[in-house]
Order: sequence, then C-alpha cells, then structure tokens
Amino acid sequence: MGEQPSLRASYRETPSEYWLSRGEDVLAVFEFGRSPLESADPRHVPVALEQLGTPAMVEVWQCEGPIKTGNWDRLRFAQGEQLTMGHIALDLRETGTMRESSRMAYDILQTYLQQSPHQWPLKIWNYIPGINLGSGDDELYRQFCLGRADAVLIDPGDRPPLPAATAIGSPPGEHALQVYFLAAALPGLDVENPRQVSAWRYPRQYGPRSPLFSRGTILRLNGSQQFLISGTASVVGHQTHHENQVANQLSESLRNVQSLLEEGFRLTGDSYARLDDQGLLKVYIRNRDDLDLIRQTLEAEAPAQIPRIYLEGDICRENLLTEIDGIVSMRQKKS
Ligand code: 3EB
Repeated sequence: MGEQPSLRASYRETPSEYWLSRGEDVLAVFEFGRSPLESADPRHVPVALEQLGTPAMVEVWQCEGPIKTGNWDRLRFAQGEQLTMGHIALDLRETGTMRESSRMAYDILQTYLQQSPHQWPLKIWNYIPGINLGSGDDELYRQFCLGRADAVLIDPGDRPPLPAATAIGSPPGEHALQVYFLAAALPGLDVENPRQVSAWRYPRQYGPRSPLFSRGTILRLNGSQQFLISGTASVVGHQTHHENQVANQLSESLRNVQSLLEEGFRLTGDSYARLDDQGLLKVYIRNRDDLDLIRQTLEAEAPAQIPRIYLEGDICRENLLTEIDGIVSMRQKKS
C-alpha cells in the first residue's frame, strides 16, 4: 500500500503547449481565463474563470498511459489505462435555456459514460455563466439544477453512488456552459459531511430540484486512495453562515473540509487525508478585492503547503463569497 497516487494533479508554471506536446501520461491540462469554446486538443480544457494572483498556473492531470483521445457527440475525452477525463462546452446561444442546456450536457455525459470502460464519474465540475442571474426559482443556478435533475436517471432516495461536484459561476459574458469530469471503472466511495445536510436533501427553499452530488468521493486504485472534495462553502446544516464575512466563510469552509476528511477516515477505517503537499486546493472568490484577506486567512489556518490557486468565480448562493475544492492523497494510518 501507499503507492503513487493514480491521478497526479499539479499546478505548473510551464504553459499548456508544453504539457500537450508530452503525449504519454498527460490526461488533461486546464488553462484558466480562457473560453471553453477554444479547446485546442481533447486534453486541453480552457476554463473561463480568471486566476487571481501570480504566477499564472495551469492544472495538469497525469496518469498511467497510453492515453487515447477523441470526440463523442459534443464531448471531448482523454482515456488512460484506468481513468478518463471528459469535457463538454455548450454554446448557450445555440442550446436554449439554461435548463435545456444543462439537461443536454448531462444527457451527453451519461450516454458517453454508458459506453465507456470508465462508466463511473467520480467528480464533475460545472462552470455556469451568470450563475446568480434571475431571481427566485428563475435563478440560473436553480435552472441548472433542474436541467441536471431532468437528465440524471437516478432517484437519490435510493442512495445510489453520486459523484462529488463543484458548481461555480463564470463571467456573465461567457457563452459556454462547461461541464468536465473524472471517471473510472468503479464508483468512488461516497462521503457525506456530518456538519452538513446532504445536498440532495436540501429543503425546497433552495430551489425546485435539489443539487445531485456527494460531498466527496474516494477513488481507490492500485492500493492508493485519493479524496475528491466537492465545492465546500460556509454552509452548516443547510444554511449559509457568516453572511458578508469572507474570512469567516473561508474558516467555516475549512472546518467543513476537515470534518469531511475525518468522515473519510471513519468510513475507510485505515486511511486519512489532510490538506498537505500531497494534493491541491482551489479557492473560488466572488470579489477579487477579497484576495489578500482570503490568502492571509488560508495561510494562517492551513499552514501545510498545499499547492493552491485562487480563481475569480461566483458561488451558487448570492450570500456566499468563497468556496474551496480539492484533490488530496490519503495515507495509511498506523495503529
Ligand atoms: C453547497 O454546499 C454549495 O450544484 O453541483 C457545491 C458543490 C455547491 C456542488 C452543485 C453546489 C454544487 O450547496 C454549492
């Protein structure tokens, strides 16, 4: 046990062209501040969110090759020995309403996965232009959730495996709804957070259809385990805490992640994860003026040097100012 992680995810200063020219083990290269409609290669995933702070980084996913790439309907994919990355960018000017577009993205994603050797999505990232536009049930995030629930062929009451997820707002002028994922041949181990109501059980006040995701999943492959952490905000129970207080929201988000990782240890019985150098962390920030305060708060509360980047993005509730997600390796705990 304790082998190399199956997915090696890192932030790098070397530009995307370098990684894309290295065929053997590169599954994906995420480039920030670029329209998803401008993907140059199936492994190239431009993300509309701007990176805040310097130096400019790309996110690189590496795994065991050979890596096969292709297109399937409007989805582009890269398939390694044991893991697949796929991404979809739908031009909202062509695909209709947010609900219709979300449904279409998830229909494509599911029909792709059904015929793939790696059928199980472990984590799905959703970047939604103008996520908070519209009021009440017309809000684009709620409409996105409706479309996702229209497409997803499961009854959360049955407690099927659900992927972890992140849903963040991209700039309102961006035309693409973007969905990308990591999938494997077996489902991940779902982890819910004891401090939070499961998202699929959120009460009606948050929208007509609940978001469908687990708080985290554990990927188990080749004797190593990795924790895929969903977008985690200052939500306790189902309520937003620390309205208008970005530093306190970040602290609460970190407590939520800590509690999630402890629950992962409880479920596996022998493996634990922490925010250390064996992982990476994304910090989403609604207002770029909060960058310095967020950075100081994170440095004070997560002193281990976890590689991190800061991205400008809106959070799915108007009163949330920041959110974090990440991928961390689990270690065997000696008893
Ligand atoms: C929350 O706790 C914050 O709709 O896929 C986090 C992660 C959030 C994923 C999603 C939403 C989603 O409810 C929002």
